[in-house]
Amino acid sequence: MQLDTAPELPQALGPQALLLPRFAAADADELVAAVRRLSAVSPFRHLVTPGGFAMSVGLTNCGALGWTTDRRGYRYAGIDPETGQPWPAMPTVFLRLAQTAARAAGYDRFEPDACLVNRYLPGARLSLHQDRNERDFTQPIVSVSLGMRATFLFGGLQRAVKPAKIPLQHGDVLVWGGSDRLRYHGIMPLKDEPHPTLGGQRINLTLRKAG
Ligand code: MD6
Ligand code: FE
Repeated sequence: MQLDTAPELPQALGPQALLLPRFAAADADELVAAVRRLSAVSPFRHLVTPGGFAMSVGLTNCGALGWTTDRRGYRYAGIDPETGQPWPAMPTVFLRLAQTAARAAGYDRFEPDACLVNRYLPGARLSLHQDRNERDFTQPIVSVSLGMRATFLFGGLQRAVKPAKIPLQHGDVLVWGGSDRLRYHGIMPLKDEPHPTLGGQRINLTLRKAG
């Protein structure tokens, strides 16, 4: 086995936040192919936040519900506002991976209905935020990193808590829920260090039960 793709032991980032290093590495090619297909239907776009700034991260969705934002605020919607059509269906490989990862972290009944797909090019970042547009905070979030490395900022329940810096690489999966579910988090500006297979980009999948 290549050192680069060897799974490592799970790492607790909090009482109910778990990093599963390389958990998705074996599925990566299939995941990326599915991202290509769904983003051909619902393209990546740079949304404008209620504050009036265009996000540096390109975003699309798949599944019954998709996360979106505009000047009026953040929300989930069943229709892609850009195409006027439902979001592409959740690929089976996404669902299977999310449920296997959730189970490995102790969540036996995770039924995601939304997957946010984020694309980072060098310099893109995601400022500290909480994920709080979902209905049921007892449901975990499963997050998959593909492509270029990134530094994940993992803060506390208040914005003022200084975040820990967690390196994420291709194939890493984060599962978090429970008392960690509303922790502030973000991504530092991406360095320009192309990945051997994905080149100069990072793709992040975050799967949630939104509705
Ligand atoms: C990212 N992730 O990794 C952005 N949110 O590109 C998130 O915002 C995120 O990784 C909730 C749970 C896990 C995450
Ligand atoms: Fe988030």
